[in-house]
Parts: sequence; structure tokens; C-alpha cells
Amino acid sequence: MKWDEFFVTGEPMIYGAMVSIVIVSIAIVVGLTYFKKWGYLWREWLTTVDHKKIGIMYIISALIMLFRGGVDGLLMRAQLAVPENGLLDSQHYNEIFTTHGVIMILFMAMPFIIGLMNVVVPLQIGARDVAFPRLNAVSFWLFFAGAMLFNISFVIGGSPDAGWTAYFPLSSIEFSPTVGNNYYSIALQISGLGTLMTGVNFIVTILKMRAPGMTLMRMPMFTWSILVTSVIIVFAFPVLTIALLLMMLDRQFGSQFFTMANGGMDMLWANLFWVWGHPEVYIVILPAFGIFSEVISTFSRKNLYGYKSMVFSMVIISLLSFVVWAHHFYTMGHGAMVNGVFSVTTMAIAIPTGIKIFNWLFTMHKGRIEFTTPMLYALGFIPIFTIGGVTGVMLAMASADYQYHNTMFLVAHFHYVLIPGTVFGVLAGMYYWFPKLFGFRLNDKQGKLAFWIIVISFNVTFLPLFALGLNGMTRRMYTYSAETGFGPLNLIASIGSIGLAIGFAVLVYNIYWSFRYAPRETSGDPWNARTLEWSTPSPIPHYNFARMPDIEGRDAFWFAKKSGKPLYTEEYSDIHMPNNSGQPFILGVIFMIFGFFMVFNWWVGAVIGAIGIFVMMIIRSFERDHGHYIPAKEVVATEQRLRGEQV
Ligand code: HEM
Ligand SMILES: [Cu+2]
Repeated sequence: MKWDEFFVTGEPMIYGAMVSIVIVSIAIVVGLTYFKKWGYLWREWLTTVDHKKIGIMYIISALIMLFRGGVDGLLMRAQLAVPENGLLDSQHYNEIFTTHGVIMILFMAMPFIIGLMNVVVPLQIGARDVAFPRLNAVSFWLFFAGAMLFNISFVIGGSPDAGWTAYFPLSSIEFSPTVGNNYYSIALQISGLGTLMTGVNFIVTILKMRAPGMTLMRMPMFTWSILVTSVIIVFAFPVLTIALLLMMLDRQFGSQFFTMANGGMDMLWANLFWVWGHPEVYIVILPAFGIFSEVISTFSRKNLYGYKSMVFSMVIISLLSFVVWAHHFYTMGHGAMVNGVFSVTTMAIAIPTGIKIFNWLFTMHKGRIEFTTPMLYALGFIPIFTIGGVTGVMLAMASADYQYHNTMFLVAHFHYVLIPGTVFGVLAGMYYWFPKLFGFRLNDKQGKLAFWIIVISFNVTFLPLFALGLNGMTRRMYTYSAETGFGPLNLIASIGSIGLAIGFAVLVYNIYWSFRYAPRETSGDPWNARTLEWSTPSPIPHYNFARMPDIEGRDAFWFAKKSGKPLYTEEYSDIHMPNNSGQPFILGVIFMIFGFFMVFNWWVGAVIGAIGIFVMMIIRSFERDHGHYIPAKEVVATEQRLRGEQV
């Protein structure tokens, strides 16, 4: 391979990106050296197995990826702003909508959700960490390795360009001959393995590590949503991983699973992709439902209305999510009968979802609502998501879908679901749980300002796309002529996207400002909240709970506050904690190098990488590591310092 094939050349924007990557990397290295932070970085972060720190690393990665995916989105909107625009050529546009989709779903939404569940779930169930802390670190570093591998594609070798769905035959080696789609198949396999381990880890954590007295039906709703989500992960992700493996074999080893010749079948890919892909949208939306349940109940000062029906509807949604996948390709000719069945199952999802919407409304009914930033996101979510849901039912009708399929109407629909559903959800969660982690709240005024800019600009950006789609503008179209009349609405949408960028900039400033100036709080319970995580001091000690709580009902902390009955009655004792380890990080680095060689068919390097992975597993198998104990005396001292009182 020649150097000019290795590095992407000829695009001023990409040269700019390369230069800025080099400058930022140098700045980071110089900064860490100058402030002597290498040791701190290694000890406190790269080797940590603490679920809270792993959660924070996921969230930081997600915010960076939100920026990357957002820039892709803005570039597309800039290109579409006026007819026959020459900002991006067709190839570049293809690459950008592909990386935008992949990054937003797999490297922004997923890690944001997984980050929040890492931070919150052990705290909500009264656990000191997840069931398998070391595995948790492996999950993170595999995700990170996959994300980094995917992200370098646009400067080294070229980005994938067959859409985030990577349909065959377009994504086959014949029609996508660059290494771009190798990045897609390999990076997603690596990060997918990490996600699968997360699913296993959280199922075991939630089933096995709850505090005494916390039965399943006493669990906070967010924890319930994560249990259901983890089950979906465990059933859905292997399908993706295997499909990607087959794609890799087809593209790089000459097999014929998805090709049109020699008994292969391109529709097999579409089916496998969506057997994972539809459950995936629930993987990123159910946790947000959980977050809204916590936020709405806390800021309405009421119990969550219809707890059991909330749980029940999530379980139903998770089952239904596996039997709707063909609604993504009604037009591919599988006949009226099949289309009819998938139409019905798809529309059926609206029922449990509607139940949840009404439960949230009833929770607020006659409540003393407090309009904090997280509550605003929850309130914004309800009507916007409902528009997304109703247009989803429109798309679910197979015969009507022949009209909307692959138009901007669809693009509008799924942004109306994913942005309120996922992005508002994780932002609400971030504002809500932030003080638990860091000991201060994000400034509320700035938070609300960001909220309003984001909500308004979101609608300006995506509402016009419904009309454009109905008028016949197809998706993934890199430009259009003036005669189509698509110009004005596209211009409005593009202006809206600038607003979104401003909104997110205010949000980032909000975080920065609050780190510097927000007043520190020690109460541990800044929102007067209901669930167990708020009964710990803030910022939260490494071991989470000094003593195990006695749980006697739902919203245990709320009732302890109301009744004056203490939540913690146990004696202090030594606390067992897991040790840090550098192995997960090193494993991630080896996986990334291995993946990189695989992408470029450099077999010697790939074999060495594979051996490295096995060596790491063998080292781990023979290692004896029983963790360490924090003596009870030290625990008492820490609690006294943090709670500022006699304990
Ligand atoms: C930051 C604001 C955003 C803007 C301005 C934006 C804009 C766009 C545009 C212009 C397209 C391509 C339309 C086309 O030509 O077909 C697109 C596609 C897409 N977007 Fe977004 N988007 C944003 C946020 C998000 C988020 C948060 C997600 C997911 C959580 C997301 C997921 C997707 C997906 C999956 C596609 C389809 C990609 C494909 O066709 O392969 N977007 N977006
Ligand atoms: Cu679907």
C-alpha cells in the first residue's frame, strides 16, 4: 500500500483535521508532562476498576463523540442548506452520514447510557461496585479501543461510506473497495464485545448485589430499566457481532455470505442487522425512560404513578423489540402477509409506550412540580417524543411506508425519537446525578438557557424534514436542484442546526463554569430525592456505602427521611474492595493495534496482536488477586470528615 492511499489526501477539511489532531495530541502530552500528571492519570483513571470513575470516563468519551458526530451533522446541514451546493462532494457526503450515524448511536448514545448506568446502578441498589469490576474496566477499554479505531478512519485509509446500516451489496468489497468498511466491521466487533460484557455484568449486579430487603419490586425504576436493557443487550449484541464477523469474512477472506453470487444473500445482512438494530434503539431509549421516571417523581414530590405497569410495559417493550425488525424494509418485497404481521407488532409497541407516557403525566398530576433543569428535559421529552412516536406509527403501516420509505420523513422521525428519547434523557441524568459525583450542582440558569436553545433549535432543524420527506426529498441525498423547491425548508433546517450547536456550546460552558464557580454542597441530597444513592455523602466515597442499609419499601431513602427511622443501623466493619489493574487498559491497546492491522490486511501484525490478546488472558487466568480491605476505623474517619458530624 502506498502512503497516499494510507493517509487520506486531497481534502482541505481533512488536512485541517489532521493538523488539529496532531496539535491536540502534542498539547495533551506536553500538558501532562508539565503538570506531572502522568502518574495521576495512570493510578486514578487508566487502571481504575471503580464503577464511578469508569462511568465518568464513558460519559467524557460520549461528550467528545457528541462533538464529533455533531460536527458531521452540521457539515451535512451546511451542504444541504442551498441547492447545488459544492461544499461536500457525493463521496464525502456518503462518508459523513455514515460516520455520523455510527458515532451517534454506538459511540455517543451507548457510552452515555452505559456511563450513567455505571455511575448510578450500584448506588441505587446499595452495592459497593458492580459484580465484576475488572470485567467492567475491560468493557470500557474495549469500547474505547473500538471507538478510537473507528474515528481514525477519516484520516487513515478513509471512512466507511455505505451508511450506518452498511447494506449489502453496497458495503461489499466489490462496491466499497477501500478499507472504510473494514473499519466498520472490525471496530464495531471490538466495542460490541465490551458492550456484551457490560450486559452480563449488570444483569448479575442487579440480580445478586441488592441491599438486604430490596426485592425486585422495590428497585428504583432506573435500575429496572437497566435490568431490562441489559437483557436486551445480551440477546441482541451477539447477532450484530456475528453479522459483522461474516461481513469481515466476506470482505477480507473471500467468503460469500452476503454476496449475490454463489448462494449468498444480501437480504440476510439486512435481516441480521435489524434483528440487532431495532432492539438497539430500545437499548438506548429504555434507560432514558428510567431516568425520566426518577426525575419526574423527584421533582413532582410524588411516588411514581403505576410502578408495576411501568415495569410490565418495559418488559413487554423488550419482548416486542425483537419481533418488529422487518419494518425497516417493507419495500424489499417479502409480501403482504409478512408486512402485515410486522406492521401489527410494530404498532403494538405504541401501547406499552403510551402507558408509560400516561404514568408520567399522572405522576405529575397534582404534584408540587419544581422546574429544575433535569425536570425541563423530562417535560420537553414528553411532547416531542410523542411526535416521534406518532410518526413512527405512520411509518409502521406497511402500505403507507411505500411513500415515506427512505425519505427525509424517516430522518425526521428517528431524530424526533432519539434526540428527546436518548439525548434529553442522558442530559437530564447528567444534570440530576452530577452533584452526587462531584459535590456541586451544575448552574441552573445556564442549564435552562441551554435547554431552551436546544429544544427550540431542535424543532427548527427537524420539523421541516417531515414536510421535505412528504414532498419527495430522499434521505442520503447529497444535493438537489433548485427546481425541486426543497431549498427554503432546507435552509430553515440548517439555520436550526446552528442553533443546536450554540445550545450545546452553552451546555459545555455550563459544565466548565460550574466546575470553577458553583457553590460546593455537602448535604449529599441536594434535590431532596427519594432513592438510596442520595443517602450517601457527596462527593461520594470510594466504597459508596459505609454500612448496608435496611430496605423496607420502595423509595427507601424518602421514607427514612419522612419517618425519621434510620436507614443505617449496622455496625461498621472492614470493607472489601477490588484492586486496580493496568491489564484492561493494556488489553484495550492491544485490541486496537490488532484491529488496525486487521483493517489493512497486515496479517503478521494481526497475528502478533492476536497472540498478545491470548497472552493477556493467560496472565489474568493465573493471577491471584483477592482485593484489599479498608479497615473499619478508616471508614468511620472518612464518614465523619464527609458528613461533618458524629457517626
Ligand atoms: C446534533 C444534531 C444533529 C444533526 C444536525 C443531525 C443531522 C443529520 C443529517 C443531516 C442526517 C442525514 C440525512 C441524510 O442525508 O440522509 C442525519 C442522519 C442520521 N442521524 Fe443525525 N443529526 C443530529 C443528531 C443525531 C443524534 C443525536 C443521533 C442518534 C442518537 C443521530 C442519528 C442519525 C442516524 C442513525 C442517521 C442515519 C445515517 C445514515 O443514513 O446512515 N443524529 N442526521
Ligand atoms: Cu425498528
